[in-house]
Amino acid sequence: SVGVRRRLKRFFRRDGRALIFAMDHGFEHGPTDFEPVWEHVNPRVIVRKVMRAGVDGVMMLPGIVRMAGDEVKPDRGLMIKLTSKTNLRPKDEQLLQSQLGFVEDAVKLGADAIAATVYWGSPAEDVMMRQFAEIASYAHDLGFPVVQFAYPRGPYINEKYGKKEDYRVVMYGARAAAETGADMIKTYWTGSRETFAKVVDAAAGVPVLLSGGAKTENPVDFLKLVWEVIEAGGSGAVVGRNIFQRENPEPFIKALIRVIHRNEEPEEAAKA
Ligand code: FBP
Repeated sequence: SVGVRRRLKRFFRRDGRALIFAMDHGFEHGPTDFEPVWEHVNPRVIVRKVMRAGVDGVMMLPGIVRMAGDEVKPDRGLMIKLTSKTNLRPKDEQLLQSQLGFVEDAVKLGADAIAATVYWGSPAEDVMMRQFAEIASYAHDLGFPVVQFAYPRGPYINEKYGKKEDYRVVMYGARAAAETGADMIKTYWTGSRETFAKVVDAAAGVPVLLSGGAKTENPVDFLKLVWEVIEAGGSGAVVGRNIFQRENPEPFIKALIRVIHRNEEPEEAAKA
């Protein structure tokens, strides 16, 4: 619908690319994720910084929007994710993301897009597919785009493919996301430009964004990875730890923006 298309555009610049800041870690991983730079445990502090540095949008759970939503500038995209899990659960139950809010909540909180995770291949895939279908159906009815965090995961994936980042499963997850009606897909790095390009192809026109991952010691290493994503036809990145675990995130965000939006070589972007 027009509503879906208009709202989706709020995340992307004219080049069709976006840098989105992710902050659901206090819930999903626990507050220890903020220990490297403890002041970022307060979402208002880090959101203020990422706004100043120029990110195109943010991704948050509803509770964080209640805490820090006023810091999100009105011209940036606000993505609200309605599923999560804690790391407190027994390991095998961490293969399910539960629904923790409703589309109406996200709309009331000012969302421009609604997100949900599906762990493709997990024993709880059925539950997450249903959750996603229901969320997508409501959201699309109201004219809101849906974002799928399409993460292949679980013992079956490991057994058959060795790792969850094998491009064959990441590509499968991206395809499944597109076929279940996602308007934007967030997924893992597959290790090379060539394989990530296949993931992008499999999504058949639905924008694919990188899921940041653990902080790299050398910031340039992360810029190089994002550069490869862009070269592969990816539409940008959703980045959490690589931003909020850095002492001084603003110059790093600016470098990311130069790589994503200006095609600057990683080393050049890091120097500027
Ligand atoms: P990062 O850039 O920190 O990886 O954030 C992206 C993200 O998808 C978060 O939204 C989420 O909390 C986290 O990664 C999930 O990581 P995992 O499920 O691999 O522990």
